[in-house]
Amino acid sequence: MSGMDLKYTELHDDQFGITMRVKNVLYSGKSEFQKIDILDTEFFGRVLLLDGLVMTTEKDEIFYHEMIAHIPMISHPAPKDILVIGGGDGGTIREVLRHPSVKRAVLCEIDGEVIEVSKKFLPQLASALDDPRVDIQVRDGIEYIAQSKNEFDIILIDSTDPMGPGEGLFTEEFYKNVNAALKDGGIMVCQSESPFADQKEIKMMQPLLKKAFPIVKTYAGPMPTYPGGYWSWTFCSNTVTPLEFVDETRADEIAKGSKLYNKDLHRAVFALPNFVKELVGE
Ligand code: SPD
Repeated sequence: MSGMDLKYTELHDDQFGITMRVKNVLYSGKSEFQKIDILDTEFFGRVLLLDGLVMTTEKDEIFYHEMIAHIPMISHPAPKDILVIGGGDGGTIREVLRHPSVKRAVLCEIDGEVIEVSKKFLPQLASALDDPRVDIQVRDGIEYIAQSKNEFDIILIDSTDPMGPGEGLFTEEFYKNVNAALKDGGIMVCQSESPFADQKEIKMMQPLLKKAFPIVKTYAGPMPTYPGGYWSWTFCSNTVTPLEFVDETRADEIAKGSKLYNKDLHRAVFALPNFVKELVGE
């Protein structure tokens, strides 16, 4: 943060970054796990930072949350039991709950303070956390998943980057436990970093995911405030190949309340540029 004319800059690997003009710092605190800040910015609205990295902003959160949620939800015929690991800001759960088939949505977030701060300062994202279908578990996702078997139709790993509290969510053992927690026909989607800015991380993740799941397919889209402005998510399953089943009626319903998602985009996000195909070994 700098000067009277307040600006916030996140530098990626100390090389390049994003700068936002800041109107106010609404909250700054340190939880047991990480530093938590909420900025009020001119262009992006309110911004959640964890350990100084942009996690979500009011202006572009939808680019991320619609992509992580609706691609797997529409690829499943009737998703009822959903687990989100991480995602304490509530944006992913909010999108999941737009699907009427959902009976239970568990949010397993290690840091209860992220949930409380988001409820207070980011109601646009966190208000869905009060929905009666939501079961909030403030605990370590690694432990939670290790004791869940054959329980969820969809599991979404809405993690931070592979460092700090999120690091253990990027291991072969964790992914194998996620697989065991899925019901037959289940799907896991994890956020899988920037194909432009995080190539080392993507190369690290792909073989681990492929050891845990027979079907692994990365998709990608714009994400203005994340490094490189371009992000990826990875779809994993034992039996479901993406695009084999796209419920167009449900996709049209979800498209009505979405800024990005529609059935054409659903198909398009799996069309990867050559450099990304190479990165993920396609
Ligand atoms: N570089 C930031 C990656 C953060 C991914 N998770 C964001 C959480 C939003 N719900």
